[in-house]
Amino acid sequence: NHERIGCDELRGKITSAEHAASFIESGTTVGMSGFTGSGYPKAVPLALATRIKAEHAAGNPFRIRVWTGASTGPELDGALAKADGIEFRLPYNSDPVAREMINRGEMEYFDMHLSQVAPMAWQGFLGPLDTAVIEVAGIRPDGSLIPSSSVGNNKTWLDRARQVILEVNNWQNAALEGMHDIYYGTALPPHRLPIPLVRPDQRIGEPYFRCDPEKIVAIVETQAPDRNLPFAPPDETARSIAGHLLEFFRHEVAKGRLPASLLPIQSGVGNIANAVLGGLVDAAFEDMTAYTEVIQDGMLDLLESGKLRMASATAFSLSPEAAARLNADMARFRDKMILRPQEISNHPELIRRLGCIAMNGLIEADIYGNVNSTHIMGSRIQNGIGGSGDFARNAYVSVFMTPSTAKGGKISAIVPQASHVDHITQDVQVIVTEQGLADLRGLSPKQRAEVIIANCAHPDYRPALSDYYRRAREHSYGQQSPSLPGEALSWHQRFIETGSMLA
Ligand code: 0RQ
Repeated sequence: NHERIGCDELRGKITSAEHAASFIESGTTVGMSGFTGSGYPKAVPLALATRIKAEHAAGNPFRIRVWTGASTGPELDGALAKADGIEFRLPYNSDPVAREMINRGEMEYFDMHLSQVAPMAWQGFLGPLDTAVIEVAGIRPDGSLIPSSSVGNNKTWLDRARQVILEVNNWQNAALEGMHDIYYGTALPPHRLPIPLVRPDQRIGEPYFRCDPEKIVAIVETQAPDRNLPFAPPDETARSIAGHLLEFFRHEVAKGRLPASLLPIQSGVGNIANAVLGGLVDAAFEDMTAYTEVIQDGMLDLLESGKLRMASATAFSLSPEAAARLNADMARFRDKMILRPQEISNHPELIRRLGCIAMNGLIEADIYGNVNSTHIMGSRIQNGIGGSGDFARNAYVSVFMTPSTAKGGKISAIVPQASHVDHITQDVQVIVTEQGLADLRGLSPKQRAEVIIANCAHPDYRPALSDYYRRAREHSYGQQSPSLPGEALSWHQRFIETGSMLA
């Protein structure tokens, strides 16, 4: 009975996913909703993948350019990648099928800073947008749209696209209505104005998307769950990392450099970040807030514990169990959460003004504190930079955390030189591993190297790092950031050749 579609005029556009997908042409650019495993369209991309496979079987080329909010789910990135239907994709991806295609060189990919996607689309830097495919939780009588479990770049895709396809997902909780804050005040230079947000709990926009009904070519109804991956329960390593970081926060509060309720926290993706949030549940900080990108399981626990007063984000990123918990109790959580466009959740101006505490994962850091978040052995993409750069550069304090080794000890997360750099040392103030914490604030490169090797490196790799650093001090071309270029990446080369960085 199309309960969620309140606008009579638009009901005539209800159709099948197959018919909706027929509006998308090969070679065009499609802006999809979706941020982590939430709020992405679940029927049209699958139907499009089927169509692409049929075209390929008939010998016809068919590939599209895909823009999203961040990662999505297997019904979108996975299905389209499997059909070899994506020619180019941006930004953040974590889908394993798409990752393999990218690493085989069969798909072009650019992992932009998440805050920059919408402005650059408006600036015209990314080319025209042909179609928007957006999941919503409902359509109101006046034609405005109730956003789904993620906001991402949807506002921009709806505004910029030539034609719009909507998926109305009846699975999404009806109580999502009213939680969102869609800001329509952004403009292009020279007309840009300050964004009037001074507190994480502030609303500056409206709860709905505007959408020109003339542009809507198809509406598809679905009843399909979001698909987020479960988190690993925190192991000993994750608990140690969380412990060192909480000790650091206590120390900063004691020194008067952080208030007792801390400052708005940002927590990245991944198991370690989630474990740190778990640690905060048992810590003594009260009345905390979060100004972050995603609300993951640990964030929900923190809200439930009462320690976290509210969370502002652009998406949910919950395990199936946590999503069920939230949906069963949405009325209670609803008023404590605001979902915003990613342009706002990750806005450098707002992150700097609010003074966020940024906590992100890393792949490897070098002894000078340059951080690689994205590329394994300098060339294989893991996920992407995501929002880590938006937060790291503009945070009050920027923390990166990681186990000190990867792949069962065969890889050191602390290396002589990072094989790829996402975050330069100026954007990295604290590095934490299970071994300890390196507070790099105010230190020179050589001072940083000594603290990172002593506090963060695994004992299996510490002697080799110290030895490299000592010889670099003796033989380096310069003494600001001593290095031996012929040797600096030899650990990575050894891993590629032997399967281990250990000599
Ligand atoms: O691979 O799954 O094949 O075993 O990387 O590593 O240790 O489980 O850590 O889940 O916290 O992810 C940087 C990837 C860390 C993540 C990264 C391998 C490791 C494993 C995952 P397997 P862990 P986490 C803003 C924040 C960029 C985006 C970001 C990330 C897998 O945090 O993508 O920060 N960050 N966004 O084995 C080889 C190394 C490795 C390594 C880890 N040195 N060499 N493999 N791995 N270190 C929020 C958003 O943008 C949404």
